[in-house]
Amino acid sequence: MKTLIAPVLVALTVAGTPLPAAAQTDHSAHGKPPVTAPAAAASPLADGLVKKIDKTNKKVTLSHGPLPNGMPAMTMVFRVKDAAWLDRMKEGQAIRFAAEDINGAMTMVRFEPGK
Ligand SMILES: [Cu+2]
Repeated sequence: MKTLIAPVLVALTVAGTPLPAAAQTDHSAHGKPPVTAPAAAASPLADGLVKKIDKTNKKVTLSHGPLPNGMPAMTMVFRVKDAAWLDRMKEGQAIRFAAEDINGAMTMVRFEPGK
């Protein structure tokens, strides 16, 4: 059976059948689902409570809830990707944030003031 497939394909191609068109349709139908599925899996936001702001070192101490990376709730220091965020938070304020390990340091990469 298998040996028959190649000769048949060659025959179709040579005969000038609309192979390119067929291939294109195949592509677009095939391309749609994967495009939407694994889109930039934006890290979900976690809850945090600002304990201490350290503008000099661009760091903030947060009491945070469980993180998507598996870290349990705790109080710890985060670097901040954008130092301007430190001006938009206050000690004692609830925030929403996402953090990533960047060069071995947990770094806040997204920040939204909580309500
Ligand atoms: Cu932690």
